[in-house]
Amino acid sequence: MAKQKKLSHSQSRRIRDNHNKRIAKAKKPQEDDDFLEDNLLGPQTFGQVITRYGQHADVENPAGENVKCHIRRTAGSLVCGDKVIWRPYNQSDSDFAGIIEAVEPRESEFVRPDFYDGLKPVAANIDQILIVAALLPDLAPNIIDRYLIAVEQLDITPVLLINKLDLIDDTNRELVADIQHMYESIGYKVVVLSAKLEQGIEQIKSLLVDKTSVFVGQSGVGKSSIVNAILPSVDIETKQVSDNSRLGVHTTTASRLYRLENGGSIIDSPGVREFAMWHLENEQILHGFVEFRPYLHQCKFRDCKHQKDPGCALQKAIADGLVSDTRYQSYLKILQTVTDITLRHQSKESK
Ligand SMILES: Nc1nc2c(ncn2[C@@H]2O[C@H](COP(=O)(O)OP(=O)(O)O)[C@@H](O)[C@H]2O)c(=O)[nH]1
Ligand SMILES: [Mg+2]
Ligand SMILES: [Zn+2]
Repeated sequence: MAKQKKLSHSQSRRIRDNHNKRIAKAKKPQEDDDFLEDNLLGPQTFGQVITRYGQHADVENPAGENVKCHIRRTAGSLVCGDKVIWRPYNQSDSDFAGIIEAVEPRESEFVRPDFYDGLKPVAANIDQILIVAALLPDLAPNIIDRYLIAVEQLDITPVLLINKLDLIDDTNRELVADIQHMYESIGYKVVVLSAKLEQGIEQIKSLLVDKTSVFVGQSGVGKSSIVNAILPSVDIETKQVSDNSRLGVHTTTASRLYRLENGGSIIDSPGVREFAMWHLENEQILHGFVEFRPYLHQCKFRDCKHQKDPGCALQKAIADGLVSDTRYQSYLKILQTVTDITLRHQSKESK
């Protein structure tokens, strides 16, 4: 990095003045805020964001109806599940019912890394994360583990759903059973289901009562189809997984919250092709593998990398069959992709 030159007093003052001007401009109400004088707005009202699209959001009003709202520029970041304070318009000739003025601090949030935007919140104020996987596009521990790592950074219990059980045949039966067994043996709840045949849906419903749950997972695994099976009246658009690439197609573009009749809410989230891990430190990735934890402090060397280090307790546990080698290989692979990205980033910066 180039050594920074010391700024003269007048330079620093000019920078400070410009900075203050920018802040003042940002704080200035939007042009269309001009007509939002106090007497045009009703009382402050609590609500929850059902979905957010660009500069607008659907908010659930106290009557349980969803209304379309503008968002004040000063309201801050907003995502599905956020609890907000909004004010209805006393009169409106558009289909907007009010404006969101403030967001309450989030009790929890699930974020995903986005190549262009950095970290993007997927849903807020959730208390259960359902990680969906399926034989199509691809049932692989490495994909599941990325989501598990992300969830293990939070104080939230994940459940693993393996969808599309109707696609199970003699060629893949063992794979599904092995994966189910592997995750159950390290303490996760696993449900094998089919949104298409509506098998296992009742079991999922029983997990959702009185909780706010979000469905996450690769595009095309059937998140929206599961929501449709739980709430047939909703009828979200779903898309065929393209056959030649086996890659999922993104149909759901923003997270959306749905209320369940007997208490609880579910959130359908947009799919991602690959859930990247570059926002996490190596330590956090390691922490994401729950069954490794008991061994990590028993290694001979305190700075053990748990790879080829002598006296590594994790290596011994794998050799003794106490830790699955599949999960360990998955850990190495994820670590490698993160290292590759970091190296690429560094070499770009030094150019
Ligand atoms: N065979 C089979 N296909 C399913 C099942 N659930 C969903 N699909 C199909 O998988 C594709 C992607 O589903 P979608 O719900 O859009 O996935 P999402 O991207 O995770 O929301 C669609 O063609 C669905 O019809 C299932 O249980 N069995
Ligand atoms: Mg979807
Ligand atoms: Zn070790």
